[in-house]
Amino acid sequence: SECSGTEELKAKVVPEIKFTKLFINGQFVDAVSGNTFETVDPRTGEVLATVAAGDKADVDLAVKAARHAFDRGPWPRLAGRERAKILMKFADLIDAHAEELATLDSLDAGKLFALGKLLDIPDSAETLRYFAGAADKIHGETLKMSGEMQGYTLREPIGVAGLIIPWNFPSTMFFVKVSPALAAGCTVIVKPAEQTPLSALFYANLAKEAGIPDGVLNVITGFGPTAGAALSSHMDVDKISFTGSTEVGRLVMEAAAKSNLKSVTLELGGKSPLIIFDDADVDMAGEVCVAASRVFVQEGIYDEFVRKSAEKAKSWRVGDPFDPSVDQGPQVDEGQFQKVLSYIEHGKTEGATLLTGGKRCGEKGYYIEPTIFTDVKDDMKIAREEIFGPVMSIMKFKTIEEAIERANNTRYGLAAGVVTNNINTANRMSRSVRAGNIWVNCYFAFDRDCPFGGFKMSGFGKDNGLAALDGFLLTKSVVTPVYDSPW
Ligand code: TXE
Repeated sequence: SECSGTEELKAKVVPEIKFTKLFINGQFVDAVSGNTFETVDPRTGEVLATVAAGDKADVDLAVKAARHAFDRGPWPRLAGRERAKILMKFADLIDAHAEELATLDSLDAGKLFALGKLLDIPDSAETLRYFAGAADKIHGETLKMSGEMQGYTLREPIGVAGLIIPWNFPSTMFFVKVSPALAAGCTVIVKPAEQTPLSALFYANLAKEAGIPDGVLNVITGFGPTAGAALSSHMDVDKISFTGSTEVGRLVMEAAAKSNLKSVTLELGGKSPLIIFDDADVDMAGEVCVAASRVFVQEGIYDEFVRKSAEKAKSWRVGDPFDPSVDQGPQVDEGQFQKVLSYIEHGKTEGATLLTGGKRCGEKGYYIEPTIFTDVKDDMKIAREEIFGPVMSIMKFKTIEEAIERANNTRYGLAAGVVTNNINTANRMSRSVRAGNIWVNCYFAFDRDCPFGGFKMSGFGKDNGLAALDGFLLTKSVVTPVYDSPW
């Protein structure tokens, strides 16, 4: 692979970072403790901004504001179409600031700028519009019931929702959670990842400008064990929607159980298989394999696939995320960088064959070469644990039965991909693999109207689609007698 961007920064001048404080009840405020933390530019490892570090005291204030906005404020009481109008305005403001927002995510997370501007940011606005469109279509059922009773169901917002999000898609994740919650009429406290707090604060400001009432959307930047834990154990929070590691998901559920039994949605880690059959178009398979971590290739095309993957990795450009010719930016921070490198070392010592990559790229910043291992065995660490970096393991298989069994031989069940030109193979695999999302002849394909969420230890509940809206609603049954009924 080619390693470029570490020498000279391709970024335009780092823009002024306007929002670095907590957003509570419509105001930007310092943390009660006065504490702050630094977020770094992963291209250089240098400090990008100093941001307020919220903890329990700040979460208490934010929950109080959100509680008041829910119990007494207009937001849950507005007609759905009135909420929708405000959310649509919010979406337009996102589009109007796409350049600045994409810049923030590239600086903070190392994400490719061109992709962010073209995809992540406009997609965030579209997600908001999708759920805004659903805000006036929330309704229950009428129940005939038996005897002399009748009933109906009401769909009511669940209340105050805590939304805890990771760093991998700072903007997309923010709106995947915030949009259905606000459309449903909930009030929210967002806890962005400590690695990527900047765009969330920018969105808070846009929400205010769009006319979202004070207290409806609050943002607490800070760390997981302090701010995140305070949210998930809070007695006045009604729901947590969490995306992150399986390990922390377990802590969130435990905190919910030990406090007020708040409802929980968990979107956790994965070790998603991509299964490529002999009859597949090998070039197409090469295109989709980039994001997969366990790639199973049928023996007939194994050698050709390995050769083409190596070629592709060689032409892959790693460098500054602001350079439009770059395919892959840096890892988000030092911790993630070290974690990925240590998995690569495990792969080497456990006896997998290193086909390409295998080390850091350049001297500065958190860049890692795209790394491919072949001859990977199912019980190796790199085949079992989520790496979350540019590391791919290629394994060989013979029969479809074997592919199903090995694909399912994981505690995770987030997603899976199948590449084949045989419709029967595609159908059988789609039904046999225990994962929440199956991609046939594609990979990593998302859309806001396509429910996303894992099985097994990848969590439960859905992001995206109307299923996500359900996660922020409660069903209430209302029953009343009917006198003098002829029935
Ligand atoms: O996740 P964490 P990290 C996986 C991936 C990655 C690993 C670790 O394997 O390498 O998780 O990433 C907050 N109570 N995924 O460390 O720690 C934290 O501040 C409440 C998969 O970033 O789970 C952040 O806002 N909250 C995933 C959020 O949880 C806590 C995407 C996620 O952090 C907390 C990201 C606590 N005790 C990582 N501790 C996916 N499925 O997409 C931390 N947090």
